[in-house]
Amino acid sequence: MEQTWRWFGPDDYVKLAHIRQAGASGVVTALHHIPYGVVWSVEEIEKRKAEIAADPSLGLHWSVVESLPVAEAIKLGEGDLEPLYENYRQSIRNLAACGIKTICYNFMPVLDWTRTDLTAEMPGGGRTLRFNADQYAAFDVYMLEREGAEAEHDPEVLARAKAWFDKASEDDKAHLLANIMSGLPGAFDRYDVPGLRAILARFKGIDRDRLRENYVKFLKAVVPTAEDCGVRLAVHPDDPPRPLFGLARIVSSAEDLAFILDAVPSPANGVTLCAGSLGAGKNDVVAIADRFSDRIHFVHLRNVKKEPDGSFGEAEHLEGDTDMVKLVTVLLKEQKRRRDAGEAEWRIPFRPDHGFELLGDIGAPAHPGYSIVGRLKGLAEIRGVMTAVSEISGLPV
Ligand code: DNO
Repeated sequence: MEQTWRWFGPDDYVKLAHIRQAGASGVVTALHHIPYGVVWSVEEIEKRKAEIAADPSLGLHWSVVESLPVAEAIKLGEGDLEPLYENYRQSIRNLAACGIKTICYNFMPVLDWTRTDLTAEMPGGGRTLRFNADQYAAFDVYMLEREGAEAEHDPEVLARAKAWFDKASEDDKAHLLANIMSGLPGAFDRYDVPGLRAILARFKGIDRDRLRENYVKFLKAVVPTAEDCGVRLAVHPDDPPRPLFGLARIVSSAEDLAFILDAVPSPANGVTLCAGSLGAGKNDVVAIADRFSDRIHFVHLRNVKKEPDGSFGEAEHLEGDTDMVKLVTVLLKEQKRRRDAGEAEWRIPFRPDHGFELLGDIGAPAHPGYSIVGRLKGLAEIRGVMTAVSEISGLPV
């Protein structure tokens, strides 16, 4: 598998040299400064490519786009969407013209990945990301005051949420809001509570079926272009894979993935297998990887430990609820299948997804989850698994 690393661009605290030191060769990045819905021009794409390749001794290249964002209007199915579809298609064509052929995106309305705690302490002082069911409920019911929210939370969770809220200072509440909003790195739309209420109101009628309809329309509008240009689109699963704040989420389970992949049955319509996102729900991640293996174009490897009340914490890459050795084995088998079938680009790009804050990471201004040492540790561990599985089984790395 190709070892890649997410980089948020020249302003990222993590530098390209660090990626080389971690041992990755592929860069995963996006043009975060371009507003959602606007075309990524060839000039802007080439500029980023040149930044990545500026120091040839690093041996880096732009491997995967993460993400080419889908405008909210498309998810809402609002107005004349043809210009937005065309802009997306043009960005696909421009990326392909620049030789970038794997594009990750998501179809989560309003919020991308969501956590309540970005600095949960681990023994020894490392820090990780957590989703606490009670703080999520406190935000939903007592801060957002979302109509009908109470009924959607377990009574015990709700009681703890109330206790948290009653004790919380204004700072605690502001901190929780900031944590919940942190899943939108470089995004243009950050919401405060009134802003979030307003956008949630716009999504009111968009239930699961409507969102699926809007998604299929989008796929039908863009997948043929991707296919023509040799581009692989790879939808990222919902994180966590459950509805949030009354918003439907439709990329959460094996059933959802089957629906999406069958709706437009083209190899260009594929998946980012995010082990941590799928693993935070009632999913068997290894079985999902096996079932949809030929449509997996990009992989995020990380692990979570789930708790009975719906909370979860991000775990060491090889610990947590998903068996990483089994998962890597499934992926290496798929690579072999591709190689044997004569596919030129048979190596699947993967990146260590998130990492703890460890050692010099602590307090450094990296994007939440995108530390240096923590990710380096995750990548090194996964590289070890890959190498060992390959040695033992004869599958190509
Ligand atoms: C979180 C990431 C996601 C991902 C997008 C892809 O760390 O995995 O934010 O980049 O959902 O569109």
